[in-house]
This record gives sequence, C-alpha cells and structure tokens, in this order.
Amino acid sequence: MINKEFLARAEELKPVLIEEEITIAGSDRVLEDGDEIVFDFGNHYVGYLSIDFGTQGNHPDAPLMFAVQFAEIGEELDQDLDAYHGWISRSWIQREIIHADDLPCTVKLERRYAFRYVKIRILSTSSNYSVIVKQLKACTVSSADESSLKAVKMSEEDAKLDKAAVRTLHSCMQDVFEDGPKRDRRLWLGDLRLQALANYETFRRNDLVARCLYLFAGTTLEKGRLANNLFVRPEVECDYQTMFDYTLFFIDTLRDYYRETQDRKTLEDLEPVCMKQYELLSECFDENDLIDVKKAGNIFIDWNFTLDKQASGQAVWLYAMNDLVFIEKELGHNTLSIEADIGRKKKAALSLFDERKGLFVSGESRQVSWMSQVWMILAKAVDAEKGREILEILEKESDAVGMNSPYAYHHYIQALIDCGEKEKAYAKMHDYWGGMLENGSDTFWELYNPEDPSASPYGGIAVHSFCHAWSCTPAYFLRKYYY
Ligand code: RAM
Repeated sequence: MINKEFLARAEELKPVLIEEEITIAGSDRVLEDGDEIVFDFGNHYVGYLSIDFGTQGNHPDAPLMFAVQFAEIGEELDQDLDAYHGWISRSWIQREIIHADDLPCTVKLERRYAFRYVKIRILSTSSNYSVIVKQLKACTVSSADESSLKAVKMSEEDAKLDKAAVRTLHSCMQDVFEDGPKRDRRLWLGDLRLQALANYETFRRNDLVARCLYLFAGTTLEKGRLANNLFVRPEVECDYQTMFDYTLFFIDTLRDYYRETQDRKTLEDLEPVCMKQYELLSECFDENDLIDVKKAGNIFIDWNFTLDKQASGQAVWLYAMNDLVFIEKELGHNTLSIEADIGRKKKAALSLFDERKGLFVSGESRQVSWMSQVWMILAKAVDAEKGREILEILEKESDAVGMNSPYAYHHYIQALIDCGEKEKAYAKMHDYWGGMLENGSDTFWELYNPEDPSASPYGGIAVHSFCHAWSCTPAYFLRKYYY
C-alpha cells in the first residue's frame, strides 16, 4: 500500500549528500600482465573511484584490461573471490573488470563502493607497453556532516572505540540510513532503530530519521503491515518480507525520535501506523497470550539459526508496547485496553520463567539463551534487581545459546546498563567491539565472533559487511552513559 503524502514528506526530507575528494599517490612500479598492487586510503570511505593510468614503452596498441577489488578490511584482499558460493548473491562482491581503450587516461568507476583498500590486477596489456598507476581519487559521499559532530573529550581507549563507531555511522548515512554501504545498501527497520540512537548522540541528522520513518509508513504490505526493509531506487518500494520484531521497532523508533525532537506533527502522522501494527500482530498470540511462533512468522533477534525465539519475541512485543502506551498517552488517547493487554502478556511472559534454573526458557525444548534473558530484561518483565540476578546466573550456564552479532551484543550491553551494571557493560563493550579493532578495522562489522573472527552465516566473508549500521552503538553508549 502506498501513502502518497507520507512519501512526499520523505522526499522533502531527502538530504543532499556531502561530497569530499580524497586523493592518494599511485606508485612508480611498472605493471605488466598478472601484476597486482594494493592501495590504502587510510580510512573507510564510501564513494566513487577514479584511477589515473600512465604508460611505459611504445604507444599502446591494445586496450588495458584490469580488475579492481575493493576491501573494507585487509583480510578481504586474501579471499579467493571465485570460491564464494554462499546463499547471498555473489554480485555483492566488490570488484570490476574494466577495459581502458585510450591510454594514458583516467578511468572513472560508475558504481559506488565501500572501502579502505583498492587492489588493482593487470589482466592484459600488450607486448608493446606496460602501465603505472599515477594517482587514485575517491569522491566520497555521506549525509553525515562532520562539522556537526558533537565533540566529546574521552580517554584514549574510549576515543578509539567511539571513532570507529562514528565512522561506521558516517559511512552508513547516505540518502537513507543504510544497513551497510557494501551490502545491502538498504533501509532496514532494525538497523534504523540503532542508527537513530547513535545519530542523536553524534551527527544529529534527525531529519534523516524522520525521512526513514515516513518511507516505511509510505510503502507498506497488505493491510498496512510494515516490511522489514525497503528499496529507495529506482522507486521507493518495500520488500515483501516481514519480521515480527522489526515491525514492532517502528513504534520504538518513533518514540525515541519524538523524545529527541518533540516533533509532534510526525508523532501525530505516524501514530496510526503504530496502532495498525499493534492490531495486526495481536493475531500472533495463542489463547494463553503467549506468542505463537508459527503465526508470528520470521522473528529476527540475532543471526542465529538455532535460537528459539518464543521468549525473546514475547519480550520484544512487551518492550514495544511500553512505547506505544507512551505515544498514546502523549496524544491524549485512552490506553486502558492496551495496558490490560500488556498485563496479560506480561503474565504469559513470566510463565516462561523456570524457577529452578532462575532463568527464562523458550519453546518446547525449553531452551535457555542469552537473548531470551536480555529481552525479558529490556521489556521490564522483571525488575532491575531480578535482571541482575538472571544475568549472573546466565554467565555460569555454559550450555546457554550465545550471541552472534553486534546487534545482539548491543541489547546485552543495554540490558546490563538497565540493571545498573554500568561497569560490567563498559568492560564487555570494550572486549567485544575492541576485538574488531584489534583485527585492524576502522569500522564495526555486521558479524563478529571473538573466538572465530572469520565465522560467517553466509558461507564466506567475501560478502560480509565490515561497516554495518547496527554495530555503531558504542558511540551511543559512551556518549549517553559514560560522558
Ligand atoms: C541483514 C542486513 C540487516 C539486518 C537483516 C536482518 O541481511 O544486513 O542489517 O537487519 O539482515
């Protein structure tokens, strides 16, 4: 379903991208067929590359054919790209094969790339000439304005984490909040929610948050259900997929946006969208007010195929409904029936608490996982003291299903903070996100497993995004809670 007014509003809020030219020197090395050379831009950038080629020898009598590979981190350069046969499209791999006919020349690549490193491999010249790369230039783009970045004086260690988080956000801020400038280069609701939080503490491009909310509200699925992601090019169109938790996060993102901006017009415009999701998702519960995971469909929570999502799904619903009550009250609406519904579903959530274990369990297998506990705490199904106790017991539960993504870790850190465990949250945040920096990255990744940094649910890291929106929240945590 299309809401033209909402899409028109989103269009009005479309940012003009800020461009910056970054030039680096080439090399004197004379390159022949089969030679490879790597250039380092020194930081993560998103933009359009041009390469200046010079020649040596006789006048070129055949085109230059070369391959370019872009890499966000060094490790990507060592990958055998042709060996990637995972379930995500190979077309995300950042490379090109290009012909240059009239040498010497400047070759300008049309496609936007996300990178720090550029590898050039000479595929073919001729026996009459060789080439040199004289210079590389990147025309970088972002809607994040560095001059509006809130300056905060931090310890050296914190500043490192904050810098990478801010860079991650910067690179993902395009004409929407993208999930990753390498992949999927789209607007996802779950990512938007966390980017918006980091944005409020850093670049404060609140108009971009509003734009993204209007985009989601402007193009919905059947009966007005929000999709989990959408495309903005060539036309705005939502994807056909939904996720129970991502749908609910629209409500939370709107509430956070309003708290930040007091933009009442947007709140009034978009409140019916929130109520619609509440109404549609109420069909996903059984007669005991417990979420029916089959009816709920896809629930994301983390990149983890073994995770049982009954408990965390129930908790995300409760979490979002607390926001809905806030929004409704703010607009002077009666919230009695929603609050009664919350009461029933909270009782059902508590029925998943296993007194003997001292932990929440999920699904028929009564699975214990980190995400179930974390989300129950975030949803305020238990108070802070009980939450602390749960998280302590959890640490000793070696069989508990763990966390795979920075997205899941974000929620763990937030749960620790909500329970008053600020110091522990700080240490865990440094351990986890700091590990990515030790792996030589300027930005934070889509997935990171400290025990196996190359682990991938995609069947190979060639398609991993190493600058990923949902990983940018150390900037939010540090700036909001520690400085
Ligand atoms: C990935 C996207 C995005 C995430 C979804 C669930 O493919 O990159 O970040 O929100 O999955």
